[in-house]
Amino acid sequence: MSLIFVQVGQCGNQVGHEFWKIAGKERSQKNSGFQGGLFHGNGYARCIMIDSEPKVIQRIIGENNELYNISNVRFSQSGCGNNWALGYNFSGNSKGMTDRCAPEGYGKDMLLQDAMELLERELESCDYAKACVVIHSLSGGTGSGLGSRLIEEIRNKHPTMYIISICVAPFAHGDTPMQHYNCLLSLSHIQSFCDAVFMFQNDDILRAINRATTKAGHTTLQTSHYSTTDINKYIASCMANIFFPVQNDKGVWSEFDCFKFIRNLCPSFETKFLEINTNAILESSAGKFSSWQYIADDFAKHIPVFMLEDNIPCKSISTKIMVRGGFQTIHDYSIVKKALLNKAFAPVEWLLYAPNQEEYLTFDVSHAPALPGHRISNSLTTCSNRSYIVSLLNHILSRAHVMMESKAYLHWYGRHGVEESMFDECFATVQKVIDDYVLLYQP
Ligand SMILES: Nc1nc2c(ncn2[C@@H]2O[C@H](COP(=O)(O)OP(=O)(O)OP(=O)(O)O)[C@@H](O)[C@H]2O)c(=O)[nH]1
Ligand SMILES: [Mg+2]
Repeated sequence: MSLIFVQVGQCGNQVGHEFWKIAGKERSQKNSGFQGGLFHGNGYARCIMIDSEPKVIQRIIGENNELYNISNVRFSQSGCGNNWALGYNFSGNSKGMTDRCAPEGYGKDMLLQDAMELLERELESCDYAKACVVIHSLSGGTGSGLGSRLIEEIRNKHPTMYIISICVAPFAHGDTPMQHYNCLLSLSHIQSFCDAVFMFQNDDILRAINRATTKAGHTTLQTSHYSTTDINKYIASCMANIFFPVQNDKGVWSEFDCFKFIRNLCPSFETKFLEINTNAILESSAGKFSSWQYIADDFAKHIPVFMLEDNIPCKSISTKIMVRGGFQTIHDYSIVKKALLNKAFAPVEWLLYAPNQEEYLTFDVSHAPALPGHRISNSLTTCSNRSYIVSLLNHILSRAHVMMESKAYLHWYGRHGVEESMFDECFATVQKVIDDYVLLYQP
């Protein structure tokens, strides 16, 4: 049972690359438990790499070894200039690679059609494909626009296959004036066509890295010194801890169970935004293991428990706790549960009276060392469906509204076939997500 990764745009490919580097290294360890879920038998990653310009993919393929199948690569020439509409209705030709350095000539086919063909080929090579995981940014033209379009096409072609979006939200005061529109349009598409969304926010990740590095004694490093690669390693580490195989107490390995994961964490269609945190930050976290009490308390301390714009406490409808490296004593389970439940992931009030409240906080414990190839023996990773997401959605919606009122930049979208009516629909979809979350979290 396999997962197929679709990496779109610069961010999608760079994050994916960090993930596969970790996976490649862990897979080569003795008794790593990897079966056919993430890799083909010949060692190639189960991913396809798509971009509207060549440079990022060419660099990744050029620098890399034996991880990627070069016939799973397609790019075009021009880029999408941070314009969602250009990515969504992308009309550029597609090109592949004949070998690791040389691109082949541009074909007649369109990038979107070629990407879908590659995906179909990958699906056919699986005994049973469980899910498609799309990695992309919410704000770049290709990742957001073409990413949204691909997700929509995959859903139309495979109505029952799980689709997970792994998306990266831009810095709140960041890059381009169009980022708020792009985020709005892609969020609406993700909501409509995906089963689960792993939402990573660049601002939050920088804070997490800063905390971990300071704790590890590198107090002279300032936030501004961290690179995009550091952020990507953090995201990749979260993904690794979620997707890698798990070993039970009898030594039997099992691969990521998409069905169970989505059923536990995204119980309704309306609320499927997940927030992932880990203490396994590569490099800075390599070192000695301290007690689970210490790890859980320290972890909980850094999870935001209030919404950003006001002082309303964040509540969770479901949380999964992934423990790697096994528990040392019979008390560790309840220690970790108590610390995370009381200090970080408080449940919504009505859950306290629900008959199935045990399902609210689920544990996955792997008894094998966490990431031995990276000298990390124990890790704690959480995946939570919480009201915290409402802060981000409100921020995006309000910024996009302000721009919309003055009709700023709309002609750039209209030029590529995205009219005001589509914006209106997307405003309504994202507002509905906010309303549904708020309703769910009311006492
Ligand atoms: N975490 C992270 N964020 C990135 C990375 N690359 C870009 N971003 C963020 O993603 C947004 C830009 O998206 P890109 O992925 O660069 O754009 P693209 O999808 O290639 O689209 P175009 O270049 O506009 O065609 C900005 O908010 C960046 O801060 C990355 O490698 N990691
Ligand atoms: Mg780009």
